[in-house]
Amino acid sequence: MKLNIVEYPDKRLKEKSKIVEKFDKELHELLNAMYTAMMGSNGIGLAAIQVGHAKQALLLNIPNEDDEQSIDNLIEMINPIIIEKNGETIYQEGCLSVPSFYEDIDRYERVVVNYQDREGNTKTIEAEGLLSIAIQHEIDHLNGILFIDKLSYSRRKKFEKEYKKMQKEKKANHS
Ligand code: QAP
Ligand code: CO
Repeated sequence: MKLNIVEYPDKRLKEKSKIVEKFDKELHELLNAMYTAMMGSNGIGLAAIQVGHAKQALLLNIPNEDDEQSIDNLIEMINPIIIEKNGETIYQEGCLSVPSFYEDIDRYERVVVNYQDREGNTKTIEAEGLLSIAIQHEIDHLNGILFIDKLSYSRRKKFEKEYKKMQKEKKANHS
């Protein structure tokens, strides 16, 4: 299964993803292909809707202290729910679906999440730092929300302007 990253302004990114009920081979193949797509695009997080599948599934692979990503640190979350959240933090976020744009976004400092793994086993994780931010960013995707949707009106305008300019330059480059 070869997956392509869906990019803004594709309407699919606004869809609400559906609860996963079958923890079967089809789900496992999707998760495997998502991992390949994420690593191939230098991502640290990816939701299924970003490859066109409206399922409540996401991947997280936060780099270690040496800035290296290891498959040992891969987290696959199915049907995640934030059950506790507190504190505040700001981080300059990006997104594989909004390439080359980064902005400061407010998030909770700490979250506790219930989710299922690829076999359907129930798990709980407590996260702070970059993992906490990444979890919140990816769960937003499951609800059809992009980080740019959280910008103030003026910053959103700035984004639209920069993004349109970029798309024009892209077009000009391939002709
Ligand atoms: C979500 O984002 C995230 O623009 C994952 O040209 C964001 O993997 C988690 C990327 C902030 C934690 C903090 C973006 C790669 C990757 C780009 C990503 C780009 C190439 C974004
Ligand atoms: Co994203």
